[in-house]
Amino acid sequence: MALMFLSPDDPAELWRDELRARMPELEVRIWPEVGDPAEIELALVWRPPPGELARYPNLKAILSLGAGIEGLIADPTLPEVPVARMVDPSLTSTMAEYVLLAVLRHHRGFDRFERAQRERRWEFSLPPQPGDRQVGIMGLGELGAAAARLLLAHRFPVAGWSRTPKAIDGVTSYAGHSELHAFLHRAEILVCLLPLTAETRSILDAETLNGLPHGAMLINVARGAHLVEDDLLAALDSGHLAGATLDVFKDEPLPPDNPLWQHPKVLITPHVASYSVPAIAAAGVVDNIRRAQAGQPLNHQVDRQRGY
Ligand code: NDP
Ligand code: OXD
Repeated sequence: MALMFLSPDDPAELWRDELRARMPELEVRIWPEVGDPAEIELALVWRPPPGELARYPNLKAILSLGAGIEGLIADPTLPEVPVARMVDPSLTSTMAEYVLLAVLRHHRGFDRFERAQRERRWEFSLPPQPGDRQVGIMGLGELGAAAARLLLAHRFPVAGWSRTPKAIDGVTSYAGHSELHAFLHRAEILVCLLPLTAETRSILDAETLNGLPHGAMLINVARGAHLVEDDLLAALDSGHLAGATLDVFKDEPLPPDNPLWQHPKVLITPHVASYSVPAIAAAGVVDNIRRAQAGQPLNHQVDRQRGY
């Protein structure tokens, strides 16, 4: 069975070696050196060019190197084979770590101290206790739930908002559109970890941001298209929001003339919130390869209708 590896951002040779260490009989072909397309039965991909996967007539499954698969399934030529998204312990722990870091940076006022330092201002102020700072997480799936648990361990009160109610120890669960307002109302730091779907596109708009308490902060680590950038800029400039940490953008790389770059209340990171370590993630991928070979349902199979 031959697997095609295609990713502009991941270390292809490392992935090949980690997969073959666990499955020596697997032939890994690194795109674009894939040989006869008819011999490719599996594709392990991140952001393949639209139309590319339609070239492989014997594809049995598509395994995504990313957790977010909205770009993949938006391709109208995508073959009708099972698609699995990435769920792996390294992706989950690096995301939880990033969210904790960003929450602590806002909570402890490092964002304000960075601004004050640039102006040589001694801005003495002490933050509340973590127990007095409410964090809200939109999306309580694999990544949102892990971030929630890590924040709880650091004594932040955490609420989550999801499509269906969740029972996670210590996390207050809100679900569905009817509970969104109540969820937002208490979120002094809002973290977005939703998948990008027709329902969640532009969800971080003026109405949502205005539903947060005065002085709230936003952390968007999901997708750039969740956020209406002009509405965020307006909320920051009016003082309603005190800061934002943004890892994802509608256009990546973020164009040099985008006003977010210069905004004093915004921290930008280049889509690095979480990442899979091949030595850790390969085991789950091999498990799914064996499932595909055996004609079994994949782990973490995407529901294409639902969009995640
Ligand atoms: P999951 O599929 O495990 O979780 C998604 C969560 O979002 C679920 O709790 C789901 O609710 C909820 N949700 C989906 N649609 C809605 C809706 N319409 N209203 C309310 N809640 C909704 O995804 P992951 O946690 O694995 O990943 C989340 C996203 O994080 C990815 O899709 C990707 O965009 C982003 N990401 C970003 C990375 C980065 O480096 N910046 C890295 C990895 C991922 P329910 O369970 O009830 O269906
Ligand atoms: C992902 C990502 O979806 O890196 O895994 O954004």
